[in-house]
Amino acid sequence: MKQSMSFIPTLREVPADAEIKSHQLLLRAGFIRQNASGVYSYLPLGQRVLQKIETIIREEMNRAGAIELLMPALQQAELWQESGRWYSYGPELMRLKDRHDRDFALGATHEEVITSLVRDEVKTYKRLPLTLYQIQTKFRDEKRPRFGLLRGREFIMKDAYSFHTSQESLDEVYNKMYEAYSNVFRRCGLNFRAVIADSGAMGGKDTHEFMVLSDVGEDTIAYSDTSDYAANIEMAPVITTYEKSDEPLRELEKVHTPEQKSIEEVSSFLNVSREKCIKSLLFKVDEKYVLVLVRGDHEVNDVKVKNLFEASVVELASPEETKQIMQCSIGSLGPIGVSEKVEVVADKAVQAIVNGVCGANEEGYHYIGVNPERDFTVSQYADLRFIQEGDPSPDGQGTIRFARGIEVGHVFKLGTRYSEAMNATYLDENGRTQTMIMGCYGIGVSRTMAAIAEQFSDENGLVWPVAVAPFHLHLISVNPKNDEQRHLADELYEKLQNNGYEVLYDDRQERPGVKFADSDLIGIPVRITVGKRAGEGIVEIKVRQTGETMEVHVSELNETIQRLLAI
Ligand code: 9G3
Repeated sequence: MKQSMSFIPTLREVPADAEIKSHQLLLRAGFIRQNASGVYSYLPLGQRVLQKIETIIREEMNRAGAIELLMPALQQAELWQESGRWYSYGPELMRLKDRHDRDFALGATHEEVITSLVRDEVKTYKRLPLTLYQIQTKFRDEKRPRFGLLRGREFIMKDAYSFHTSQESLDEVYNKMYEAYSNVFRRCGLNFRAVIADSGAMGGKDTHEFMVLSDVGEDTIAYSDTSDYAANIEMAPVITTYEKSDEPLRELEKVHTPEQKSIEEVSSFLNVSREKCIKSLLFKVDEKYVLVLVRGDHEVNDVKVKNLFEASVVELASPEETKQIMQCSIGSLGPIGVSEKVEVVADKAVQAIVNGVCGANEEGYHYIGVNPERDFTVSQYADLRFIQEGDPSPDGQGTIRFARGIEVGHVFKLGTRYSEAMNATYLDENGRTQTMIMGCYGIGVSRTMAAIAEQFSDENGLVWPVAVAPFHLHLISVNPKNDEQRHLADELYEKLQNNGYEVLYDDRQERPGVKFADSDLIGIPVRITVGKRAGEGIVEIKVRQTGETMEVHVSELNETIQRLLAI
């Protein structure tokens, strides 16, 4: 492609609302442009990178035995009503009506569509297992789209779905997909970890997320400093055991704690360590209220609360709800004297507190000398807190460290969550009707592009690994007005393309400084500069990733490029 006839609108200045470097650079280098909040156009260079990533994904999906199809983005509401998700999803699911006033959803994911398709077409065990995938646009009306392509409202996903007659068959495909995902992200050059994840509303049990390690990642990974254990912090179990101290029990006593709300304030006001404070938070768990207790130095893990109650929605009660239900504000909540319409559950650490402190459910008052079992009971003690750095690793090896990650892939063992609800059945070898067992597997394609940009860019711009670069070579003629230089550059442009390289040719009438700055910004792996030594047949080569430069005679150009691109 000749830049004088292309569409690569680079920018000098950093766009104001772009906070992270991949977002800034993809905008500045002319790869994307925002149309609306969380909605982007992929300009020619961005589109070429997407194509490279999709090609890698297709190769690995096909190798894993998955078959590509393409489903509609427009999904009739009836399917989502069958699965029940029409009612359980809120404003995040984009909905619309057609001209006949019928309800539709814009596809946020395709479990319903694929299950209805397979249910209608597959009736016998002989046709299973079957794994189908697509690469398609998804719509999710995120409350706070941000970080460019990392959290958009319209994005590109590869989503695959597998159908099985047995758990063993699902396990086999799941493992193949796990392997295929590892190949995809390795071929993209990404530094990733597969972490044990929470299946959330998807039902099913096994699930792994593929996380690219990055400081701008929204997810926190809890990993062991000695073993290969790694889990999304949302689900990392806590195996710590707690010893009750043998100090003598003190009397329960209510004390005035004016204006003391937070655990920090209460513990310093009463001169009691945070480990002896009981933090009480009121949650709305589906339609009921639950008071969750954790030790003062721990945090409630709402995903663990959700899984404990197998709820679909768990939210912190608002200050108004709290006042109405508990007759006091959030800073005075406690487990003593709670009305029976509120269930009380506690993290296991609370059980070992002796002579602790908790809110008195009365404005400005707390209890001291609080002893669980004597002064209050809970419906159950469970693992309800977030794991913390320094906690023992759940696999019993080493201690937990945190890292931040960008979720680029997610694989699930769905079980019969959708096939049951939508009656996707088959006749087994004995002629008996059985429900299909399913798996589903997603890769954020546009998000992967942003994750690569985030991981590889430097202060001068984007840096693309060869496998996903928009072009292999960036050919620059320093002074197109100089016949010698222009002729050599034109000749190399033809020759290199004939040798199978993808070449971006900067033939613009621009100052050399502008060309070099744009070249660093765009991040094509190898730059070939035709300048003042053109007459001697000498060109300069620069490797974008390392900054290494060398002068080469055109007769050695081909094998030099071959070595540098190592493709
Ligand atoms: C929705 C909306 C948002 C959603 C979903 C549904 C996430 C939803 C989970 C998945 C599970 C897998 C197939 C590919 C791999 C991931 N956010 N999920 O189901 F209606 Cl608005 O998408 N789907």
